[in-house]
Amino acid sequence: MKIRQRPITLLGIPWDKKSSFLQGPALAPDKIRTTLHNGAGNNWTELTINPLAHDLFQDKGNMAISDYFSIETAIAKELKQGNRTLCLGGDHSIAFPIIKAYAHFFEAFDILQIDAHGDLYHEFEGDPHSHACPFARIVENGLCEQLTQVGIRTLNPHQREQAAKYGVNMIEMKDFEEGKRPTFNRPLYISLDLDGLDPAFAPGVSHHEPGGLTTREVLRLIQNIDVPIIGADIVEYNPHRDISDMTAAVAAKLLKEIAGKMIK
Ligand SMILES: [Mn+2]
Repeated sequence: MKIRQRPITLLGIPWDKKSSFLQGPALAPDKIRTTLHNGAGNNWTELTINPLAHDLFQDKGNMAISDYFSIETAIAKELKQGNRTLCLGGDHSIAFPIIKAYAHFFEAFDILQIDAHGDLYHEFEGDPHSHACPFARIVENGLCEQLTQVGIRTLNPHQREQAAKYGVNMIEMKDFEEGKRPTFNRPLYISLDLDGLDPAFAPGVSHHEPGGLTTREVLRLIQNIDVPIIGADIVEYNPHRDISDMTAAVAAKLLKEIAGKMIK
């Protein structure tokens, strides 16, 4: 089946056990859903698609998670049925088991990671599955063709080495500012860490990293994608750090716009 015609399963992944600094993202899926349905706005995207009411879209609630790799099993179950997944994290550690499942069902795909951080640590505080490590696991196992990162602004020498070693296409925030933009030629998976946005736009994250993307810049990145989208996740929303649910509103809007792009 053509990628754009495959059903989309919305899944919450209430998991923050791999967060290195603060807990909270486990509460994110329910908060984002509440904001999505709070009646403050309509359900149409800026490209005039109503993904939530579309035949292809189904919200299956939150995943039951017994351990870290049970995430992979739950995603594989959806992919086996021919569905695509749109996941609400959870911390960013969920990206590795998700992509591990995808690699079994899709041959050649790219990943767009929007993030303040490379998440390329070989290990972090002794844990190779920390939320600081998922993209090291993904590239070292060759799970995608090309990893493109946008918004990065926290690299240390180790992370730069990792990026060079594994051929990561990194558009650091300072290069984005100079006009550098990503291009894609293969089906794409989007992994959106809300801390890629500037804390002024998305304060509800565990790791505030100033000097980031605007909401409009992230919307434009998504709207400019012209290859089929095989799946996506929106991670690292931390309700404990939010102000008047503003970041939940950002997450809800980005969820709609990504879902709309997955359909059309
Ligand atoms: Mn991050």
